[in-house]
Amino acid sequence: MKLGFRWYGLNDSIPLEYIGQIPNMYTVVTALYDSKPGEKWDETKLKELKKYVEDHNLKMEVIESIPVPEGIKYGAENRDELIDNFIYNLRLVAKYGVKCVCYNFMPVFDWLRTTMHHVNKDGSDSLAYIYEDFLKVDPKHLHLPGWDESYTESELQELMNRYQHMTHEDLFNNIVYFLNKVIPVCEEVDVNLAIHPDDPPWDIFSLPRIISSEADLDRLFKAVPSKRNGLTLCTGSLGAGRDNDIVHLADKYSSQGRLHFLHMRNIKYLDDKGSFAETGHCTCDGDLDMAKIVDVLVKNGFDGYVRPDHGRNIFGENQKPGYGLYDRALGACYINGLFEATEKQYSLRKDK
Ligand code: DNO
Repeated sequence: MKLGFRWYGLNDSIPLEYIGQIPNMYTVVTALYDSKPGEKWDETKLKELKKYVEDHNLKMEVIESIPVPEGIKYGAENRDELIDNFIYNLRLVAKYGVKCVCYNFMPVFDWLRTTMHHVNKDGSDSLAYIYEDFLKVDPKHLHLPGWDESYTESELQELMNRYQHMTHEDLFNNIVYFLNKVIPVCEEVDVNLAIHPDDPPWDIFSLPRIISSEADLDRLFKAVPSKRNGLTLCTGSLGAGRDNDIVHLADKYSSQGRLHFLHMRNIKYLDDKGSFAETGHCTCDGDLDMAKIVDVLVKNGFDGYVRPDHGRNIFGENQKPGYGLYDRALGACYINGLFEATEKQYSLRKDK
């Protein structure tokens, strides 16, 4: 596996020097975060970003994300033009050595939590989704880091209205339309496109979501069979759905060569209504079996990208929620340990 770390570019408060000091760190996971969804990226900025990263002895092989503008998702009249811009960006990042592009197809809102500061017993705090609090949320007044925040209140309302009569089937047809244009380009330029699952994996605010389960993923891969059409297995996102067996999904999609990128984090279920809190990365901290996930990946010879996902605020840090340095660095070390131990075990087994 190739280890990565999400880095928000020159505006990130975490310096690249620190990221480069994490053992076995290979690549940043980044993007041109000041470009708006649907816009063509600026080549000079991308070139400079790559140079800056490489000057710090890191690679820039993973982009998270090239955002898919809403017009592609709801099927606006100008969607072909928007898809052409997405393809322009794909070709551009490929030219600068990118191998994997993560994206999502969630209407209007990306990931959702009801609190950024769920206080844990040990005094750390983390992101959480509490069902009762969700019922009180007004989507027009919700702000989460990493979301597209460029809408005014009325634009947001208008956008949500566009999805009002949209079925899961309509949204699915629109992703297939998009992928049928984009995936041939991925094949040509040698880039894996890796969809990020819905987070959490169920519909929110009556907006349809279509990447929430094994059946959804199977349907997507069947509709566009190229292996370039692959997955970012976000263990915490899909894992929030209790019916999703993450070990099984990791096994299945890595053996099919569809698993290009892994976001590793653990979660703790808080009730049976969907509430959960994000925890430290270790198996003992939450409800997902991280060692088993790594075991099936190593067994299948997985050599894609892995990044620690959201960290808690620990050691007095108070950074961008989920994206501080300390807990993610601990997560990276844990991931290193799991992979090293498991890889050694498998090569010992092979030697026998
Ligand atoms: C949240 C992230 C998501 C992810 C996008 C990918 O922390 O995992 O914002 O980057 O859904 O497009």
